[in-house]
Amino acid sequence: MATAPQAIVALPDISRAVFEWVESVRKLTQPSSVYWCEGSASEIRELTAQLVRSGELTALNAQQFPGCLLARSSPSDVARVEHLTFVCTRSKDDAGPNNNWMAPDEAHAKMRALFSGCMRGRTLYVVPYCMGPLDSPYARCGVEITDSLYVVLNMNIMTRIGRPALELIAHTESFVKGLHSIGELDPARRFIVHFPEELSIESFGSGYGGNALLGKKCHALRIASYQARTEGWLAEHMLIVGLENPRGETHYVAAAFPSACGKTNLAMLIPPASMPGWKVYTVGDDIAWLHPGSDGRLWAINPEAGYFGVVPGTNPETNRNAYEMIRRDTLFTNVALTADKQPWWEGLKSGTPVIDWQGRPYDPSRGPAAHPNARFTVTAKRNPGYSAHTEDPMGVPISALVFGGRRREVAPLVYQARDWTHGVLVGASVASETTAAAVGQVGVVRRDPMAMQPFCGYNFADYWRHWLEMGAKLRKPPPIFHVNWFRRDAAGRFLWPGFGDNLRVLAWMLDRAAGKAAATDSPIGFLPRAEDLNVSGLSINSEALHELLTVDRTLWRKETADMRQYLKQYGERLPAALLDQLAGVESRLNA
Ligand code: GTP
Ligand code: SPV
Ligand code: MN
Repeated sequence: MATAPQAIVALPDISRAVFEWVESVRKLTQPSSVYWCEGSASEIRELTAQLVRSGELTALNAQQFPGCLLARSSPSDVARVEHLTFVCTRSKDDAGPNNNWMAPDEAHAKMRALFSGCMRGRTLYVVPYCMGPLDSPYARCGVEITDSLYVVLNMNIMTRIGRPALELIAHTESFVKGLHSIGELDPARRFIVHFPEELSIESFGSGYGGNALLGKKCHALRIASYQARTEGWLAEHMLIVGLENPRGETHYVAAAFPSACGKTNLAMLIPPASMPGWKVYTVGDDIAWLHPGSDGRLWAINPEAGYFGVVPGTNPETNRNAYEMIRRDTLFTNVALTADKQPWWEGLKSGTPVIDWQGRPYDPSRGPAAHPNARFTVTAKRNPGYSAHTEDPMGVPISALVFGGRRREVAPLVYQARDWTHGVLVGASVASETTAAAVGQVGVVRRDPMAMQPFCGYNFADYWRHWLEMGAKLRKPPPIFHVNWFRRDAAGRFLWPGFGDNLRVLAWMLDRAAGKAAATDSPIGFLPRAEDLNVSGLSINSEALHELLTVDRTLWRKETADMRQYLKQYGERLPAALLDQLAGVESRLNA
């Protein structure tokens, strides 16, 4: 048999450390074969074809959606499982009241039993990956071992996988170990456990999103936040967006909103027609790694290479760029189908669903046609607003930080923290209605500090202290804001049009950052008056605008009391500065 000349080192020979770990996992899980992912286009084509042949993926209408595929998950595996997610530090207090905790020994024993022999008859895929541009000093690598080819295909879109990542690992001699098996997809045998002190992740029993694509929430947030604390940076659940004003100046904003609360949409914003000359560029849509720069500013990279975005609600009016982006080379999960095999979802505003997300004939009495947490996976490069600076090794400088939540009441459209320390309290105070991104009740308000409640890999009290220390180190800390696009009127309608019109709020922030825009001083921070916002061409009545920009003292007294109660559970570890800031807000509310 003729063999091609071997000009390059075989993958298993590149890193001894990775090879030895793969060997130990092979002995434990007993797969019938081991496959190392190169990450080449031809390899991905072949692996994709394999899943189409086996029926796990369905090719969509090739005229309307060329290169697009549909995956259907197990109906009991449709979102992150926060109640089955654990942070396993030696000391329980290091994980904090914000995490489920298990002792490392106990967790290792439990997971070992689950993984033992779990890949019999299956292929074990080795996926070396890099989070961040390959040539960035801030990039970090990992290796995910998985028995799911669907996970491999997603990781290929979401991260930089294959040979270059493995070479980087061999060079830096450090990587995060991520072991994943779908097991039997049995919710009763499902655990997502993290060992930040060992730089390792073990995930069993789910094939969905953040449970299974270990580079994303498990590595880039839970493990990375833990590393960032000891190394002096921040790993945050934030989008990164570039805003070019009509004068041609571009500023970058990073914003943290809880899951399914508008990050992808804000990152891909399309300026309203009445704001000519503005341009918007996406750097990232979900995760930001923030480092203090030598110039005293905060700089951000996006560790990801693709978007795993919420499908429902996407249409040409809400987000034309997202709508265009997912018409080609996109992997859809849990959407419905039309008669001619086009993907369909609630809020699409055209077409008719015939087959629901579970592959059954669509029957409205059984609920929505697409699952509310249906997702698209697509390379960031398909985004018409993709910023070339996404590849900059040092990232982009941040002019404003934003926190936000989904709240029908209480939180105004926007307010600005008085300074960094107050801003840390504002971030810590984020509360938001739960969404379909995690299994559980939808629509209940819960505390979600910095949108990191499900993702911080250590005790929130230590995390807030770290935030305070980061601010003290920055010579030019960005101003911090809070937004809420989701206020509703008595009839339940959104008071604010949202989407593209959110640029009006961002423009005010940038003017504030530049010391140009006016504001009123309220007990909770600085708010724009109606006349401080650019509302030209906006159809909103003045009562709605007034309501959006008003602080209701009665509701806010309740809010601060609730916050005080929430912070109490962090006990002695809680930085006193946060309580001081809270006392400041309370006294201004009572003045
Ligand atoms: P994750 O990927 O889960 O982290 O979500 P995300 O924060 O990126 O949220 P995304 O932008 O995908 O939006 C989630 C849902 O909120 C979608 O159904 C959107 O259509 C809707 N949405 C986003 N922005 C706005 C807005 O400004 N106003 C309103 N009313 N809805 C919005
Ligand atoms: C989120 O839930 O915040 C997501 C989707 O971005 S997942 O990848 O499932 O975490
Ligand atoms: Mn997210």
